[in-house]
Amino acid sequence: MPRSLGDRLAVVVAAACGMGVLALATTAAWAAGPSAAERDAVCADAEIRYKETFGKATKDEPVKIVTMYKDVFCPIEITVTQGETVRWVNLDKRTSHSVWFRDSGKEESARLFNAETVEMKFDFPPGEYPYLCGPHWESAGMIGKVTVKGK
Ligand SMILES: [Cu+2]
Repeated sequence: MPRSLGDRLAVVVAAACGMGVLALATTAAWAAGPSAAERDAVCADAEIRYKETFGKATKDEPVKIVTMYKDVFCPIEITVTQGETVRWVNLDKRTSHSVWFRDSGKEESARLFNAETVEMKFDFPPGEYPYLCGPHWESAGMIGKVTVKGK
C-alpha cells in the first residue's frame, strides 16, 4: 500500500496553492546528474525491477509512477493535469531516497526505503516544479521535475 505523508503533506500542498514563483536553484544542479543515455539504462532496469516487485508495469497503475533507482528519478520529467496524483516508489534495496520540492518551499518527504512509496496530489497552479532527492541531489544529481497543466 502507498504510504502517505498524511497531515504534513496536506499542509504542504495547501501552502503550495498560493505560490506562483519558483526559485531556480534546482535547475543549476540538473546538469550534474547522469547523461540521458545513462538514465535510460537505469530506468529500463528500474521498470524490470518494478514488475518483479509489484507484479505489473508502471503504466498499468492507476496513478502516475516515478521510480527511484540508482540515484535516478524515472522518468526524470513528468507532466500531470492539475489535481492528478503522482506516486514515487523506491526500488533500491539498500538506499533510501526522498522527494523534496525544495525550490517551492516545501518540506522534504520521509526517507523511503525499498518498495516504500509516497504520493502527492498536484493541486498546484500550472507550472514547472523541480524537485530533489534530499540525500542525493548534490552528490549524484538526483533531481526531477513535475510539470502541472491546467484542467
Ligand atoms: Cu536519492
